[in-house]
Amino acid sequence: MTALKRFPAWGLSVLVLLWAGAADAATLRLAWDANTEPNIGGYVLYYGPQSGSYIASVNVGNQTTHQFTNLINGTPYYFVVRAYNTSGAMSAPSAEVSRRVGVPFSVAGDFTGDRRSDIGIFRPVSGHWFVLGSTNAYTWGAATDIPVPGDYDGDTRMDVAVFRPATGVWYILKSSTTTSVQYTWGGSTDTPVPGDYDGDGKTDIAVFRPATGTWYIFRIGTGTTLQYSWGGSIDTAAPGDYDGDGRTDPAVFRPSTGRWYILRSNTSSGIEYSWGAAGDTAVQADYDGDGKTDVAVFRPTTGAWYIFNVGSGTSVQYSWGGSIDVPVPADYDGDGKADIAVFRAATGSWYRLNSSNGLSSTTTFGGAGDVPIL
Ligand SMILES: [Ca+2]
Ligand SMILES: [Ca+2]
Ligand SMILES: [Ca+2]
Ligand SMILES: [Ca+2]
Repeated sequence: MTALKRFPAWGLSVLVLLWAGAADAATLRLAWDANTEPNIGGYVLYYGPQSGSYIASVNVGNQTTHQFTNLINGTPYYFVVRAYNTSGAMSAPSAEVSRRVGVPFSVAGDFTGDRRSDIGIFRPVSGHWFVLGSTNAYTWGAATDIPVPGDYDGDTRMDVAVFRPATGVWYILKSSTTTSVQYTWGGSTDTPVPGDYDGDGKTDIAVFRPATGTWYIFRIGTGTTLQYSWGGSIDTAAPGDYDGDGRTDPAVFRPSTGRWYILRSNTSSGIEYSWGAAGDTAVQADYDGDGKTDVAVFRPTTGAWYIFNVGSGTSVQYSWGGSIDVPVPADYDGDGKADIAVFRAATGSWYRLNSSNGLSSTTTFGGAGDVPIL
């Protein structure tokens, strides 16, 4: 009996979340590429709450989509799919994808709610926020503030927000109610690192203190706190959901050695990668759409992007932008994969490479002095 071919890699571009809102029953729709062999009998989905540990399966017959209902709210699920042929031989599994279900799911940089990252800038000199495609313009923040957009209210759209280092105050304008709220959290030596550290679908207020390597997290949903010691003064904070459980993992990039240190939330265990070098900028994002943040650096001197997909263990490289550009990877075309992109403030140019079709596009928005809000 011959084993079937391995599937092509598949990702969140074909793993679509149909509901939004914590009160809803958790429903998740999966789709995958058909196996190309002629005698396919059907497909089996395997899934479970830990990466690589599949405690349940469902034979869906010969179709390439399946909708799960009655998944458990607030729980991460990891999936792979295998094909079987008419003789009963099984294929190797697909790449694994993951998603936490039953909590609001927002797309980074999506202010308008169309599940695509938006092109937008913060203008420190005037405190203005401008988002392409949004009829709303906001005046929010001052010249010394750092923009920290996030989905703090859990309505799946980004909220306009700034962190004021001098006072440690976070000023948040909730998109759900257009009312403001403020928190005092962190101070002038801290780096703001907002993220959903507890996986409730709401961005949490968080700072990284390089001097002590401490992460201070205020869980906005519960009003309770979390604290981690991870990294130190020679590191750059690089949080992301590297293990794909729907919770942001504390992580740092050490430019001097090109080393990444990641504290995975799903297992409370650390993992390290050597990826990048001194002078590189950390540009971690989910480039292959499997639900896991990928380790990545942008090298300003050459415009090279080096991406290591942590889920599949594969790497990819691009040449895009250069030393005068700010890297702004995000999912502008809405296929679930981060797109390579840079903002050139001098000309207000956004140069993007769409992951969905490999085509480039240029948009002029903003200009010198503006800060991209991603
Ligand atoms: Ca949260
Ligand atoms: Ca995580
Ligand atoms: Ca990934
Ligand atoms: Ca994309």
